[in-house]
Amino acid sequence: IMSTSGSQGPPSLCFGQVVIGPPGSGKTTYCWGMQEFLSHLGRKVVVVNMDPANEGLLCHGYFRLGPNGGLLYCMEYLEANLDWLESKLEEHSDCYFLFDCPGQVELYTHQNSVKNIFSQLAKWNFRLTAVHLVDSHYCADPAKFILVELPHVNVLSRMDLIEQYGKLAFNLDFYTDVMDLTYLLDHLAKLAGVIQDYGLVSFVPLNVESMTQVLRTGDKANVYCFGDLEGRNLACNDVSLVKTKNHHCS
Ligand SMILES: Nc1nc2c(ncn2[C@@H]2O[C@H](COP(=O)(O)OP(=O)(O)OP(=O)(O)O)[C@@H](O)[C@H]2O)c(=O)[nH]1
Ligand SMILES: [Mg+2]
Repeated sequence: IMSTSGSQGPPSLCFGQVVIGPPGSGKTTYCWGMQEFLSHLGRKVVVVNMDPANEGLLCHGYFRLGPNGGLLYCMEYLEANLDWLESKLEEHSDCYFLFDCPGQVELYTHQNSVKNIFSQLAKWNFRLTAVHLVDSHYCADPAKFILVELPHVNVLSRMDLIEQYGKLAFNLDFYTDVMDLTYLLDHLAKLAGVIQDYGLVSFVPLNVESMTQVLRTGDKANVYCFGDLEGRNLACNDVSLVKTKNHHCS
């Protein structure tokens, strides 16, 4: 059904979420919590484990790779076997998909396999929203983004390779001297518009009571349309949460 090349009639849309975020930010917990929540609403759900570490499947011992190398290898292997992935996903084509992804940042910055896998899913008519979890502790203490509380110097390393991937778009001092930001002033309004339109800096707080809001935001982003029954269940859910809150207050 999902394959554009399939012979089973016109391809239908599949909806879901790609759950990403740093290691330990709560992705797996979120997936199982969201699955339970959606099941109560009447939405059929499947959690797809994209993280080999979850099942102790990492092959680094066998191939003498480090844990991160093992993870990169697994993603490349999956990318090379997309037919297998397609057949597995097809078995659940009537479900809403929650992809529980690995947290290692290298997979998103240094390697294209994860990006390519999800691009292929889009071609198979998946309409997915990325749900990016960030530990709330970070927003109260920005210093937590930096692992050591010491004076800080940013260094561009491996400079001899800088033009290996093509000529730079600007001179090097464009990247090294970012102190004079006044030239950005003219563009700030436009920049603010882009950030606002794409929701890049807003966060939905996650707790048991906000699951509806997280879901609505995700559904809005990938234009998921729920049926009448689910809409009524969501409304009931809102009412029961209000009741629970009032109950706690009294
Ligand atoms: N207090 C609290 N703990 C949470 C919450 N969500 C997850 N945890 C805990 O945080 C730890 C990490 O959660 P996981 O769901 O395994 O995080 P993850 O992002 O899947 O981790 P990796 O797969 O290793 O990247 C576990 O001990 C969870 O029980 C939460 O909302 N509140
Ligand atoms: Mg996990």
